[in-house]
Formats: sequence, C-alpha cells, structure tokens
Amino acid sequence: MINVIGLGYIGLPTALMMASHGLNVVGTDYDEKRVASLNDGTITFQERGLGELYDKSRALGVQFSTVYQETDLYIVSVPTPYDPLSKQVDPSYIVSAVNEILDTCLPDSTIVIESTVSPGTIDRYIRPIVDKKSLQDKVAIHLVHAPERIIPGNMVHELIYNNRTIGADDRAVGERIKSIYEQFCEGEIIVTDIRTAEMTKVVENTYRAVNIGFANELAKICRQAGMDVYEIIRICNQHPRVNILKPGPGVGGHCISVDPWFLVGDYPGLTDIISASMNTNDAMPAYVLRRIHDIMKEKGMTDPSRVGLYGLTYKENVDDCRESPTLQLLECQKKHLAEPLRVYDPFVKYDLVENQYHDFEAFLADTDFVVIMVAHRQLLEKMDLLRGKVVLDTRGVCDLDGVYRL
Ligand code: SAJ
Repeated sequence: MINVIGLGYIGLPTALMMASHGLNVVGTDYDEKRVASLNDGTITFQERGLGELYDKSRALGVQFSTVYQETDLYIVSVPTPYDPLSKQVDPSYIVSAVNEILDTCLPDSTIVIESTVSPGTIDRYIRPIVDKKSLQDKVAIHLVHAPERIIPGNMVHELIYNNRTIGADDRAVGERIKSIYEQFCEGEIIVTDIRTAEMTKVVENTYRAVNIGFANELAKICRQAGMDVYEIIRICNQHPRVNILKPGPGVGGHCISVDPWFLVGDYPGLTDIISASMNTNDAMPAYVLRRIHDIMKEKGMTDPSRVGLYGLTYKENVDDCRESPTLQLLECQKKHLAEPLRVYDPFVKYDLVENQYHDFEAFLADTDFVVIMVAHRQLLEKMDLLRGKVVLDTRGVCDLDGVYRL
C-alpha cells in the first residue's frame, strides 16, 4: 500500500492518479476538514479532469485519513514555505512528516519526497533523522526525491505525459520507484541522485522566473519607448531560437514566485541574474498600481471606488490564490492607506478580500475602470461587456478600442 502524505495541490492529484491506475493508496492529511470532505464525496479544489479521477479512484477503493498508515512506501507532498527574510527553505513540514513516518513505517521502507526543496535540504534535514532511526532499530529506510512537475490548470494531463526525475542513493531503489510511477506516467523517467534531482527542480522553476522577469522588463522598456511589447515579442518569437514569455502583473503561485529564492538564499553572491529577475517580478503589482493612477489622471477620474480588478487567482482558470499578483497589489495599496479596490473572480466563491464581488454583472455595474489581472476563460468569452469602460489589460488579451496595456 502507498501512503500519500499531504493532500494538497500535488498530493491529491498524485494519490488519485495512482489509485485510478489500480494501486492501493491511502491519502493522509492532518487537516480533518479536508479529509472529511474527501471521504464525503466532495473534492477540495477545482482542476480540469480531477473530478473524473476522483470518482474513478473512489470506485477503486482509495481511502483518506488523518492517520499515518503502517506500510513500506510513503510519498510526501507537504508544503515547503520559505522564510521571506533569509530566503531559505523552511523544512519543518517535511521534517515532521518524516518523523511521523519513521514512527509508523515497516522495517524495510522507502520515503519518496515529492515536495520541492532547495538543493541539499534532504542531506541537511531529512537524512540525519532517517539514518538515526535506521541505526537505532537496525532497519533499512530508503530515501528518494521525485520532484513534481505538473502545472496547475493542466495537472491531470501532465501527470501522465510529463517526463519525470527520480533521485535515489541506490540505483535499484530508484528503479523500483520508477516502476511504480510507470504505472501511470507515460513520459520518460530519469533516475539520478538525490542532490541532482533537488537542483533540477529548482533550476526549472528559476529558468521560468528569469524568463518572465525578462518579459516584464521588456514591457517596461516598451512603455517608455512608446512601443507595443506584444507586437515586439510576437515578431521576435518568429526567430527560430527565440521564445520570449508573456509580461504580466506579477508572478504568483507557490512555485515560480518562491523556488528561485532558495538559490538566492543559499548562494547570495552568485545569483545576480536570478535575484534581479525575482525583484523585477515582485515589483510588477506596484507598477500596475502606478499605471492605474496614471490612467485615472489621464482620464480625469478621481474616484478610486469606481476601479475594479478582474481576477484574484494567481493565473487563469485555476482557483488557487496563493501569492497572487492581485493580492500583492491590494497589499501594496493598503500600505498607502487607501481603500481597497473592487475585486471579482469567478473562481473565488468565498470572501477573501474586502470589496469582493461574486457576481460579474454587479461588479461591472459598480466600476468604470476595469483592470484585467487574470485572463480567465469567462472574461475572454464576455470581453464585449467591457465595451465603454476604461480598461487596463495586464495580460495582453483585450482588443477593445482604447485599451491600455502594461
Ligand atoms: N506568468 C507570466 N508570464 C508567463 C507565464 C507565467 O506572468 O509567460 C505568471 C503566471 O501568471 C503566474 C506565474 O507566472 O502568476 C506562474 O505561473 P506558471 O504557469 O508559469 O507556473 P506555475 O507556478 O503554475 O507552475 C510551475 C511550473 N514550472 C515550470 O513551468 C518550470 C510547473 O511545471 C511546476 O510543477 C510548478 O511550477 C511547481 O509546482 O513547481
């Protein structure tokens, strides 16, 4: 039996994918409400294809519990926050999960860490407690790092088709875990050592962060030059070796906005490009706020309560608001002691911020100036409703006359 520890954005899809392929899976989470909801038949977050996977897994007997199971294979997908001051990873959730596993597991067990960690974290914080237990009880506990790569919005597809990396101390253990992932993963699975696996994961997200930072910098350059950044990027991307990403109102989520800081925290003197890109991305919400101010001035608008932000999630068509650019912008606005702007997001059905709307039409009725922060499918289909309003489009998706860009 496989015990998946942590039923969040990564653990839950992984547990369901494994169970739906006939593997015997129990998902464990300390959050009683989450476990109760999953046992009652209610999935805990929205993601394309997850509902079907959930139904199939339930029919095949997947179980959810708050209790760690006695078994010989664990997959750990708990959060790895970072300390905003030191920029270093906070391994406390993984350490406590591994401690609980060590208290429960069978003598010859494997612990697979899927959570993202900074290079060296497993050697520094996890290996010592595992080695101590192995020595004390004369048991063999194997450590493996299998970092996830799935992108919110397309998780189910990517779980099946992405290539994967498995880091293990012992090749045979790595190959054994590979054969389990091969039950559902059709991509190539590369077996390497643990530190290499840790580094590749953080490097992948850093690569994307740096490239988003570049696109954001281009947007600012083009604004100053009075040029259309989207047209420039579109033309440049016709070059066979150029692929520039999209500028936006900032970077959110719990990966790209966090993982590169692990490298900055661990190698402060060697990460100039990375920290400059991260600072550029982090400064985008304040840049959008300045754009709102400038546009209001240009239009002779004086009432900020008529300005509305469309989108609260960190990107389109997901319900995840972690580190979202809209939340960052509202935070920035708060520091100026300003009344928070109006906000609407079709994916956020609960009250998250002040002045939040749950009805698109009501939101539009109360706003003259709409800032597109997230390009949800709903908006793309109803763009006409913005006709006649002042629009600042931070995502490059609106073609209405007179639209303002980043
Ligand atoms: N963004 C831009 N411009 C772009 C692309 C993204 O501004 O051209 C913004 C998004 O709007 C969002 C943020 O960046 O706010 C991050 O979004 P994303 O779609 O780039 O990535 P995530 O955070 O949803 O998922 C990433 C993925 N990593 C890479 O593509 C290298 C995913 O494969 C990882 O599994 C995931 O991080 C993770 O969990 O580490």
